Amino acid sequence: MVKPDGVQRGLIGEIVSRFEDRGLKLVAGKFMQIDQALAEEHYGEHADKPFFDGLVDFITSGPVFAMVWEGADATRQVRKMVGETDPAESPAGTIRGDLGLDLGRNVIHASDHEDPGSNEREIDLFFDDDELVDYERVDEGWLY
Ligand code: RTP
Ligand code: MG
Repeated sequence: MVKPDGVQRGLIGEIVSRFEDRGLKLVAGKFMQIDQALAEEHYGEHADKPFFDGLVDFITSGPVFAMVWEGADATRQVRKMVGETDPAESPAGTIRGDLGLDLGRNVIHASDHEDPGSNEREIDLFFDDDELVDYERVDEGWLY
């Protein structure tokens, strides 16, 4: 998900391009405003953290672009492309390392590959089943 700071900065296209260039397949996309309830559920794992209220305020502060990308090992590969939570610690070449500086304005959210099921849970939270588009790439068996 491109977070509100990424949307405000006009980075949706750049971020979509990175995933397309990697060879991942776009399955769903939604430009939307997250409300308080959805924000609290989405970031529920952090409910007891001191930064929770600020995080909920930020993620509801403006529109986001939610996406579902498909491909081999996609959740882990996307996290590698996203980088570390803190952009200052993210290597160059990662989305946060190239495009961010501030921990609280780190441009993008991605499901956690170390939290099994977080990808499916978040897809369910943000998308109805009929918003996931089933289609075939023009492929020889190596495009997803
Ligand atoms: P995200 O869920 O947004 O993809 O980020 P993440 O997995 O890399 O990091 P996570 O631990 O899930 O934290 C969620 C978001 O909370 C903000 N944060 N602030 N002040 C702090 O110490 C602190 N720690 C985390 C970050 O914006 C992070 O993306
Ligand atoms: Mg997280």
